[in-house]
Amino acid sequence: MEAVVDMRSDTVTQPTAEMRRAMAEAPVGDDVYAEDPTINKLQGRAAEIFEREAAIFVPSGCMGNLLAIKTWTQPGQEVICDERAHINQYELGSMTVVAGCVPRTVRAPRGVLSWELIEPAIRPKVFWYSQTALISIENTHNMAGGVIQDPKDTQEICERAHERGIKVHMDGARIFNAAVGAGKSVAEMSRGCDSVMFALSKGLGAPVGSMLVGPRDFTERARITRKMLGGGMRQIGILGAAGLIALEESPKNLKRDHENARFLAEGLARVKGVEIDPKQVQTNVLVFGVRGTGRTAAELAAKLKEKGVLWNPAGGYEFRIMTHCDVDRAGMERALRAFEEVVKAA
Ligand code: TLP
Repeated sequence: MEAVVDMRSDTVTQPTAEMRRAMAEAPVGDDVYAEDPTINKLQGRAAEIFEREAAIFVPSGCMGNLLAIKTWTQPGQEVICDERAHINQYELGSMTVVAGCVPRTVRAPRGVLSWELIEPAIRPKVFWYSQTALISIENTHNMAGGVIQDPKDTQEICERAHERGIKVHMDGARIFNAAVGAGKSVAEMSRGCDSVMFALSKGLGAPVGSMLVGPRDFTERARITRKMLGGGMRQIGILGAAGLIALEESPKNLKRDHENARFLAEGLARVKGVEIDPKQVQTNVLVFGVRGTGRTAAELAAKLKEKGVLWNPAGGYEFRIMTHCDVDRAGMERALRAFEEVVKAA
C-alpha cells in the first residue's frame, strides 16, 4: 500500500529526524519563569530575523493573533481585515469573545489589502462610533490562494495607519512562503507592522508552535495574556528545539514547495471542468473551482480518499490544498493522476 498523499494543509507536516533528535536533547527550563534556554534562544533568533525587539513563543497561530488583537485594542473597538481573513473566518470569533472587539471587514480582491480599501472603513473620531484600533494583514493570504501581500502596500498601510493612531498586525502564518515567493526577507515583507505572528508548524515543519514578534513592551503584555488564557507553559524547549531547526533550516526548502504547487496547478488546468490559472499560483496554496466537473468538492474528495489522496474541500465547488515538505514530485503526480481518474469517472 502506497503512503497517503496528504495535501489538506501544510499543518500536517511531520517533524524531521533532525528535529526529533534536537527535541530529545534540548536543554530545558521553566518558561513561565522565562528560564527555558532553548525557548529563549528561539525567541532571540526570531526577533533578530524579523529585525524586531522581541518575540514570544505561543502554542498556536490562533493564540498569537488573539494576543496581538487583545494587546493592541480595548473592548468595543474595531479590527479591519479582509472578509476571508483567518482571524475573521476560522478563529471562532475569539477577537469578540475574548478581546471584546468587532471585525470590520473589507473585500480585498485576491486578498491583497491596500490603503485605498482600508481608509473608507476607518471610523471617524467621534465618541459614539466604535473606534478603529487595529488593521490586520494576512500574508500570504490563505483562502485567496497563498497570495503575497506586496511590501510596498504594507508599508503604505502602516505609515497611514500610524498617522491616525491605528496599529497594524500581520498574520504572517506563512510569511516565509511570502518572502521566498517575493525574493525578499521576512523583515522586509513585514516592515512597518507593529506585530507579526508567524507559524513554525506549517510549511516550516515543526510539530507545534507559532511566534509573535514586536516591541518588547508588547511581547511582555502578550506574555501576561498568554498566561491568562492558560498558555503559560513549562519545559517547552522540547518544542522550541524543533522550532529552531524549522526557523533556520526550513525556509530554503519552500521554493521546492512553490515549484510543486505550480506543477500541480498546470496539471489541474488541463483537467476538464477545473477552474485554475496556474500563473496566479504564487506560493504553496492552491484554491480552485470544480463546478465544471459536475461534482461537488466534497464528493470528489471522498473518491480521492479511496485512492489514498487527501484534499480539502473549501466550499461547495471549491478545493483548497497545499504543497509542503512531506509530499514530493512523485506524490504530486500520483495526486494528479488520482484526480484525473476521479473526474473522468464522475
Ligand atoms: N490555518 C489552517 C486552518 O485553520 C484553516 C490551515 O489549514 O490553513 N493564520 C492563518 C493564515 C492560518 O492559515 C492559520 C491556520 C492560522 C492563522 C492559525 O494557526 P493555528 O492552526 O496554528 O492556530
